[in-house]
Amino acid sequence: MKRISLTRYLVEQQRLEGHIPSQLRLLLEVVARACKRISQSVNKGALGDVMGSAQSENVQGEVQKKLDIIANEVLIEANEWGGHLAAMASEEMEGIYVVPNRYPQGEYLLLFDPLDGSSNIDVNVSIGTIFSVLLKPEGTGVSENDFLQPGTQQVAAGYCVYGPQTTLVLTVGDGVAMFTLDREQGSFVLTQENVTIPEDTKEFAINMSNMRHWDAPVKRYVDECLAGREGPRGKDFNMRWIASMVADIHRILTRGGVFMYPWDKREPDRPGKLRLMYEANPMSWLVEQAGGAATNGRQRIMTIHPTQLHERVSVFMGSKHEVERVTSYHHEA
Ligand code: AHM
Ligand code: MG
Repeated sequence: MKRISLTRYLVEQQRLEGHIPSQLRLLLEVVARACKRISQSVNKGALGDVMGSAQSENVQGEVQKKLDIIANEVLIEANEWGGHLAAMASEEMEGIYVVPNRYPQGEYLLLFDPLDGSSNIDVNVSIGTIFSVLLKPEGTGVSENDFLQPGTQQVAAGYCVYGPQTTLVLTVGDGVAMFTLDREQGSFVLTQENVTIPEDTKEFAINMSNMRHWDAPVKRYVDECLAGREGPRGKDFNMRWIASMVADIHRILTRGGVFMYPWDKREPDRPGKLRLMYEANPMSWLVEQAGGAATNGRQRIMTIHPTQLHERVSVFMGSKHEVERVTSYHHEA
């Protein structure tokens, strides 16, 4: 079998398809290298000093795990000196991180959730890194405002899932490709191209413990799934909830399904739990590039104009016909 490394894939995309300017290629290679380092830390587990709480809180008011902080540092250190970035933003940092003066500044902006699925770190369940790349608008200097672009403006997006295998999943707007980490060689190898999500599915993912807090359209959709063959859908559904968005979306990219984290009455003033800029947008683009759909119940997620770096959003994404259905229930309500 011909082995295509991530580097070769990116070079060929650049050469043949013209999708990837060289600075963006460098950026993606650096992110991939950082993910390899994070993967090593994840793998060490209790043998490294990486488990448990860091006894600190992030801007979201969530207790940080040691690995949240390690992953954040790895991504910053790897990316700050290469000259490809102007600034970074992260789930774990309140403000943006501008590339220090001692390094050249590039034209890209990188956003990430360094370690998604933090509640799964200590229990040895799949977790991941999610990232999104934007171009800095013209002009001197860089500010938080430069980041506030809708997801349609992304130039690259992806995630790395640290599970039984470490898999990097990437789009630059020309479909979705998956790369598996070969630990002996230390390189990501292309293992699937043109990833496609089936339009129909019998599998849904939602945290059912929040059911009593949901809005009527979400309740209607899930009730109909639960009614199975005897209900209006005329078929039995299965349910999965890993509580790592990366792992849930990876399953959906692999075999279909619908992922939902809706607004609920627990925090009525917040539009949802998940973050628009570095969780929902990159995942939405991957899902759409694979033929799926992603909405907040009313609108395509990627057309939302963000007003804050850490903005939250309701999320319905995955198999196209199911996302269209649950979105139509919101419009009818
Ligand atoms: P995190 O980025 O702090 O790990 O939080 C995001 C995670 C998602 O990966 C996952 O889908 C969701 O939170 C699970 O939430 P819950 O524990 O409410 O089911
Ligand atoms: Mg997250």
